[in-house]
Amino acid sequence: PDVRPLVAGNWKMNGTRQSLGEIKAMADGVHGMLSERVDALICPPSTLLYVATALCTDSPLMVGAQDCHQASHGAHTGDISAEMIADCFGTHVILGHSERRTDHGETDQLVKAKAQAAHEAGLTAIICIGETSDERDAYQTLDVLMRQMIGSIPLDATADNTVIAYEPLWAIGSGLTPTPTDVGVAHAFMRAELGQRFGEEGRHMRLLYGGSVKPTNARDLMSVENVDGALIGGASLKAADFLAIYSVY
Ligand code: G2H
Repeated sequence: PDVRPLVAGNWKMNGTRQSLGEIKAMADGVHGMLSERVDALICPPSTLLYVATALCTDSPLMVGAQDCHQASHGAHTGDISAEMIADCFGTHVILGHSERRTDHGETDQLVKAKAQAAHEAGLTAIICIGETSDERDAYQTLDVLMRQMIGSIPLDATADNTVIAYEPLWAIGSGLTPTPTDVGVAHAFMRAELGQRFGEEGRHMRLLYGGSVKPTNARDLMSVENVDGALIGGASLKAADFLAIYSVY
């Protein structure tokens, strides 16, 4: 299908006010390349969200958050809502990243509720799924992806409000990546499943690959069929690396 790719950076718990120069350089770089063919997004920690969106007003670079609460407001100390992200001019929110699932015990059911909250606030949810190395060794990858897709993607998902990121847990921050063939198998499976469940909308949902994407391997990974972009952790911290990956398109 004809799907416009998305190159997205996830800063995780990295970045201070001193790092805003990198976001400015990304905004300028993306603006300068002005690609009609690909979208770009950076997700800094929420402390930098509002300033980051202000730095990006003249650039097509979009800004998103890394998590939100499932409620729109209320007594939830330490959390931020999807509405607050939208209020800071954020457009996207990463949900169900494996680090959230592991560090905070997030379940598929919770991720689904968060995605619904994101949609209600007008945000695009980037829902992360992926298998552990044990599951992979037991040939359970596709079963896990199926379970997580059914469990974490809400019924109101459309090609506009939902992006799926395939991030094999063993590839995250490890420098290891699946072979292009393995990525192709997982993404073809996801595409078919989403088409089955959401029809045309599902066939046009963006499917990102994430896990140790770098300038040196981006071209190979991004050219795999049904891979519609990347979710980049470590290599998104520096504007030069991020832009190098962006310029693959
Ligand atoms: C996976 C990825 C971005 P990294 O978590 O979400 O991180 O590129 O550092 O493996």
